[in-house]
Amino acid sequence: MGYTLAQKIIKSHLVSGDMTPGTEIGLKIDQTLTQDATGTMAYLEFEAMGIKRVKTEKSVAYIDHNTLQTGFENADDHRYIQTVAKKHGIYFSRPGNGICHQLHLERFGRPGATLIGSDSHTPTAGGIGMLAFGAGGLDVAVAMGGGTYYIPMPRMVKVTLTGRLRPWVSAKDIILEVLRRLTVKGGVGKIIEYGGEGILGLSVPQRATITNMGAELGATTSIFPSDDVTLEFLKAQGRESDWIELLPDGDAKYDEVIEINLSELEPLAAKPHSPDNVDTVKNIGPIKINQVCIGSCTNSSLYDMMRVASILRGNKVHPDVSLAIAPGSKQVFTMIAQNGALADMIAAGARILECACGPCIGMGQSPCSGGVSLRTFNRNFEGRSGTADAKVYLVSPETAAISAITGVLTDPRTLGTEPEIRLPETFLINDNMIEPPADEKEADNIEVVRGPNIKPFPKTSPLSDNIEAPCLLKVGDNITTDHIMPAGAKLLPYRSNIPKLSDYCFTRCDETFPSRAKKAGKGIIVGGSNYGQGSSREHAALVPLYLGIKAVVAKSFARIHMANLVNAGILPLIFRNPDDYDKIAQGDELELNSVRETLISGKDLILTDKTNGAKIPVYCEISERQRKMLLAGGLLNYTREQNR
Ligand code: MIC
Ligand code: SF4
Repeated sequence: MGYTLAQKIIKSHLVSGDMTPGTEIGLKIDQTLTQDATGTMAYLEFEAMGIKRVKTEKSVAYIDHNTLQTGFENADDHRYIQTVAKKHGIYFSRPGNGICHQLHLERFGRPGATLIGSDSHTPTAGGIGMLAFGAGGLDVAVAMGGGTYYIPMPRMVKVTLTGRLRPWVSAKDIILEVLRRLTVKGGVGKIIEYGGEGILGLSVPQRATITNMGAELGATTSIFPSDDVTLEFLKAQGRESDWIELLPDGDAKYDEVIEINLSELEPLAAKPHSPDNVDTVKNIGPIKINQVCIGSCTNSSLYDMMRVASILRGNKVHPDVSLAIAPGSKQVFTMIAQNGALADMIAAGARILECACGPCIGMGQSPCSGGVSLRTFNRNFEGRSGTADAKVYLVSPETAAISAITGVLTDPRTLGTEPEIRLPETFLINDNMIEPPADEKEADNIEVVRGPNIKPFPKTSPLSDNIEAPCLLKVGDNITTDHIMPAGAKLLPYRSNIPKLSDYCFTRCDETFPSRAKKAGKGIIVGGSNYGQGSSREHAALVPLYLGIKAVVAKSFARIHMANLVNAGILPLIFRNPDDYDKIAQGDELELNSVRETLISGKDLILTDKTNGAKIPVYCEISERQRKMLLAGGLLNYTREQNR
């Protein structure tokens, strides 16, 4: 039997396991990336491991999230990352160089290799046929040290694209259609492979828009074949030698096949407050808008910017609309500056932002109260924009640009004939914002500079045999890590200061949570299905750990967050009968007995609700390795035990 594309890369990187779906596999990791909001933690963890130099083929530290410097904190973190990278063999991408995923695609990713990154949109690199995963910072630290990366072996889904996109319909509309069909839970435990003749008409940046938002499906990763289109892209980046052809075998077997006829697609939008709440732009109708934001790791390529500029050329941004544009990288920014597209944007009235995540992570440009914002980004979770009652719609760059002119949500097909955008055969290459690491001899003399905002991370202790704690919070389905540990301009500066962050934990769900948690000193969280979807931020586990959370009991978990809970030594427990969720009320006193013994035996644990007497069977869906890790009190303790 033949192999799928992903199975081929997994097979060539397999360190442990036998590729049976659902069982744990260990993978050798070729490359890693970090960004600054998760990077400080990842490098503190790497330092704690005591390894001198990274053992990967390439590791890159990007600065793109925390670029609003309203105090010393972010700049201090940048300096810490810069010095720690230089010392330990890591390439450093300076602030201003661009967004990690866009840059990694342009300058470092290569087909057939494995990549993990401390950011959930790392699968963007699947656009060039790379097997790329989002992971917690600790997992990235371990991989930098040459350690194996473990995941449950995913099932394989094939999305066959037929036909060709009609004018004004774009790659964003393809992934929004996939989200409409599969939902934010539809990709959990799966790798999504794209194929069919429809992919031939999609350039690498268009493919990357699609693999990027595979994260919103909850998918383990998404990937496109490496073909002539990939070769053309790598050639344009002066990296032809990184190309290999990589296709699935003709007789590869998929667990699920989905077909999308591109010729039938029309412009789509994800309505507030979830990326899968998708409808056609036509159906939603001409709602009045206050803001348009174009950019993010989903839609900030040269092609996207050229399309936007061609729509804005000779027009004026509507007086009631604020249009912000952030190109994805210095390469894109320079090229639109040179070819005149930037001048068209400025002339139309756009507010040009530096190439960084910016408004996507609430770093500035929060909409007005109750405002409607159209964004080419990938997440529209409630409050993420920084304005609690804003309504964010996710749309293509084309829909965003035309709507910025009309002042209402507008179908770009009303624009008439589509202009042809020709991309140059070679891109402008200037890597002077990427600093290579010091060589081994020089490294010893480099001092790592730590600012006063960097606080040690919380300590864990081995798992207790009896856990008695109140249900401190009960939440519903699809709770995101943005609910658990919000980001934005006010909080991102404290990503290396867990005690400070703890004052904001879960405040999007319940303002009183931090003070109640601090008073109780311990607690258990009860959640619905897909608990912890969204970002890879391990702070959503480390901060609850700091607040004394011993376990989270949920109907199901998102993959990266569950791995982060285990790494932090917090029990991720799943209801054996999902209806038992209704038996627990917030405030109930809960108890788990003989935890260690039962976990070792693999039997269900019994959660007793002492307030109403209910006995609720719960279990952990973890590997043998993770079981040991939980018993030891998390990954750091486990690694220390192993090295003893
Ligand atoms: C996000 O889009 O939510 C982020 C910010 O990029 C996160 C990482 C983080 O929380 O730092 C992600 O997607 O993993
Ligand atoms: Fe940055 Fe937004 Fe992409 Fe996250 S989703 S990496 S915040 S641009």
